[in-house]
Amino acid sequence: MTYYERSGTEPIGDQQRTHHANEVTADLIGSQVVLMGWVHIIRDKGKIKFLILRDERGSVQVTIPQKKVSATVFETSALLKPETVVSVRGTVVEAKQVESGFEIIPEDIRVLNTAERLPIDVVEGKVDIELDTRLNNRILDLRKPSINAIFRVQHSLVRFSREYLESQGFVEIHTPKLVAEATEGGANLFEVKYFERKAYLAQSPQFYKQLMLLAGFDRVFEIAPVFRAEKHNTRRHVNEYTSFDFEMAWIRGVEDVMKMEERMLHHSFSKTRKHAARELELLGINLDVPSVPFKRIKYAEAIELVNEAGKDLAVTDDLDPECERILGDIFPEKYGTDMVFITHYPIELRPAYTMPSLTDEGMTESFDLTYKGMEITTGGQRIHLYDLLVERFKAKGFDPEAFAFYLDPFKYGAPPHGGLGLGVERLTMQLLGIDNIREATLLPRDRDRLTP
Ligand code: AMO
Repeated sequence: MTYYERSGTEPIGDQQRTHHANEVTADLIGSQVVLMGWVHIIRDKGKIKFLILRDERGSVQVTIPQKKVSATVFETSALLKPETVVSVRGTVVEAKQVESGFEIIPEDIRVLNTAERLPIDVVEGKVDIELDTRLNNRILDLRKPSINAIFRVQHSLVRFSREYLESQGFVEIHTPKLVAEATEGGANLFEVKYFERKAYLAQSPQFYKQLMLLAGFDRVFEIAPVFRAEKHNTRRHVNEYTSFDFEMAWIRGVEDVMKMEERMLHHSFSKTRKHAARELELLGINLDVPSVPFKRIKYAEAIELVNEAGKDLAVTDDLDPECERILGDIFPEKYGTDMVFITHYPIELRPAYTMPSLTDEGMTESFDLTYKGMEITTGGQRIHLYDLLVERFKAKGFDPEAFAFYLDPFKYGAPPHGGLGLGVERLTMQLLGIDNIREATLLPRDRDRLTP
């Protein structure tokens, strides 16, 4: 007995997929097709069985009437259960009673693998399952077409953002994730044992992406995981996320960085609307591409707006998530857009590497991009002048000695530069109107979750 026979399965043999489910159309009536996928639904009506076969791109009806198929095919079809892995060779025939106008009558069905009783349903909307249960069974959860679609949209957003940057001369880099020091402040660092020493998981590629401009690259970008030991479970934080960072030299000021971002997102949204049209439709999203230039307001104005809405904040106070939500309600009404740059953050609220403003006392040449009431990007012009950089590190209470690997290269000719970090999961969740960032994270890591 072979291991196939022992498991009640068959080898794939010489079968090769000819079409994905979504490619089978009425045009193919009369043709033979080979499809591979999972049994999405199987309905047994005695002398006839209805199989909905699902693959990565869609699903299609296979009809198995005892009268019209071979005895072997009919016997095999009795073995099919939800999520059985199958290969089906059959002919597309006209079927007026089916919504699509056709069905597939099989000549060959092979069970490539069996599936045990499922812990969660893969068929959409059968029962509302709690997010935690879904995440415990994430691999099955991701098979649901509407869940899968989230990550196909995410892929598209990243793909076309990268495409835009490449067209603008950016070089993709890969920087270390095991690091010696914090870049964004020490509070949310994960410590790791690094042989005899202590190391940390990178919170951001910040220092290294900047240093690459000192190393002679004009423009660099990186799309990679970063780690934040945020202790609180919130709907907008995970402990590992994908940071989309870019950094560009020879800028006139922070405005050049914002221009690059708005054009990149405009390109990425426009292309995603086209290339991920099927997924967006499945998710019920009518993707609104924000027009360029995006609206800009200063931090001080944003504080005024939330104060008018009943808050009582000083200009150096942090805009917390609730304030971001308030602004998210105000912006579309006041400016007709939900994509707004907030600029000139107070120096107290920005990391040591941020360029202080020459025009707005006590402020910085920095920005956040907010989208539908949530921060999705932080960026700014960086300090390229060694003395000022050391001064700012000291002012923030850091020992410049500990940061010598970062600070020293600034002694030897650093170009003016700036850049940003965009949270890929936050961008996805806001674009798709998803409530919890975990749903826009393939395999989320949070306070309580380290598997799957
Ligand atoms: P910042 O710390 O603001 O800036 O992070 C940049 C963007 O990353 C996303 N983000 C998160 N997403 C999910 N879970 C989290 N815990 C989380 N924390 C942040 C947000 C945020 O806007 N070095 C700077 C960037 C720069 O100036 O280039 C930085 O990391 O979308």
